[in-house]
Amino acid sequence: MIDLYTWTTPNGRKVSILLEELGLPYEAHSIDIGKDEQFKPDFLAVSPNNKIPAIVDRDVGLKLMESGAILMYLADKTGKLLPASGEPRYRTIEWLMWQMGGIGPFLGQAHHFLHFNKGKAPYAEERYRNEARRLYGVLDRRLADRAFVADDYSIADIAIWPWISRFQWQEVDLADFPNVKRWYLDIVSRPAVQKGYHVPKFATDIPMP
Ligand SMILES: N[C@@H](CCC(=O)N[C@@H](CS)C(=O)NCC(=O)O)C(=O)O
Repeated sequence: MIDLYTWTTPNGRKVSILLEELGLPYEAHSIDIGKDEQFKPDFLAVSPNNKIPAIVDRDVGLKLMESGAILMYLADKTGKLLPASGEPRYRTIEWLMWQMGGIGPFLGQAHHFLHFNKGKAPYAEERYRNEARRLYGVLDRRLADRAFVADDYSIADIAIWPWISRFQWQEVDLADFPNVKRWYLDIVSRPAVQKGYHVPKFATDIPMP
């Protein structure tokens, strides 16, 4: 049994979608970051950086923060969605790290300036709007001749997809990135994605281009 500490955000949804894909039993615990619940001592004991998501694997007593580490751990625990060795493993990790170092932090800044604080910092809005488009361009080129970012559907796709689901906040029109749009819609059609998106609770329907 996995305890998942999460909220209705892209980083949280990565893990709930993966848990649904893997069919692992889990219990979701809401950490409402809008109410500063991430600073409560009980949560900090699991996630010392005061951010969701975090898990506790009750089977082995392991506490883990950082979504990339959690995705790798759960994939390795089950032997699914992350190849065990060789180039396919590192290709998957390469794109997972691209998400962790690029898509997550920079699209997060796009949300901050373009969605939550519109009009306050025109330079920052331009910077993160441009960076979002650059990242979408990289993803679009990667998906030009393949169905998924690595080889088969993997934790790399699961890490990237919830961020792309906020394309409206990033002022991105998916029609400008047809390969990303096709990949996005393929993944939307997966039952695990439709279920994992609404953990720990329903916030909005999945945005559709
Ligand atoms: N690198 C971390 C980032 C996690 C993160 O930024 N979580 C946000 C929600 S998406 C959060 O908990 N923010 C609360 C805070 O910063 O106080 C990961 O991938 O797990």
